[in-house]
Amino acid sequence: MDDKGRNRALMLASLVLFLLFLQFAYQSLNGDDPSHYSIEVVATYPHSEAAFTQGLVYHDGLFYEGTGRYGRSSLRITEESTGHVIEQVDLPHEYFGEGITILDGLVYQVTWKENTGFVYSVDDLTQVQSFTYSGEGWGLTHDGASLILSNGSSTLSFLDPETFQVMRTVDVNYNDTSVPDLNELEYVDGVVYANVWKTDQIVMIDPVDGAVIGWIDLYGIEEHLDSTEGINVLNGIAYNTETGRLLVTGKLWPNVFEIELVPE
Ligand SMILES: [Ca+2]
Repeated sequence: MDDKGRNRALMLASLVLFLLFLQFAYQSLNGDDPSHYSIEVVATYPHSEAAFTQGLVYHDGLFYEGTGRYGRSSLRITEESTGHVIEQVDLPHEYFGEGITILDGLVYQVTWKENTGFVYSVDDLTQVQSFTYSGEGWGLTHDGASLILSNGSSTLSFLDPETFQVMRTVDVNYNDTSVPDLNELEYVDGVVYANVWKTDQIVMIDPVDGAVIGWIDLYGIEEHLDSTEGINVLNGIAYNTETGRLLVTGKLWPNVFEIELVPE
């Protein structure tokens, strides 16, 4: 697709998403659907402005973060309160790092167009395995049994974490209209949360049938950043099971925010 075609496709996707959001907001206003949330920032932590965040997980009091871009992709463990990097492994230059998730003592990381994933020990990020899969890799999470992968479309794929075979897929939809551009993921209490690429919105997805059951509106969250110079889009959802709070950041953002959901 040429640039013009791509721009047109992006504009159309944005328009579809906006219309879906309007419909959702209208129904929320009319009390048809209670699962529409705004957010309140309850804590702010430092985050590396050099980290092109593609995957974020909170585990045992630490952040695990996958970063992207060719020649600059990494997997790192950072301290929550300081943002200091405790461990880091860099990906070979030909890989663009994407989503990560932690399951049974292992960190899984996918790559954008390289059809390759990596598996590391959660303790010291020693690489223990690599694997291949079809299509692009964007966000990654798990439901305890399957890895859940997004690829920038409206499809989520459920992969066996040992064979990496696709067990099933769902089309994420709202009122039977597909919701495109699903990016970074986080599985929270039986629901898949997904950043919608290039928006300040997170959709809450029923993993059984792909239905959007909630909508988190993060408009204005950038106002809380220490600086907005050079930042890229919102991307990065983690969940602290102890506090029950979400932690969100963006590509090249100087902060991670601990947020509370406020029902609208
Ligand atoms: Ca995540």
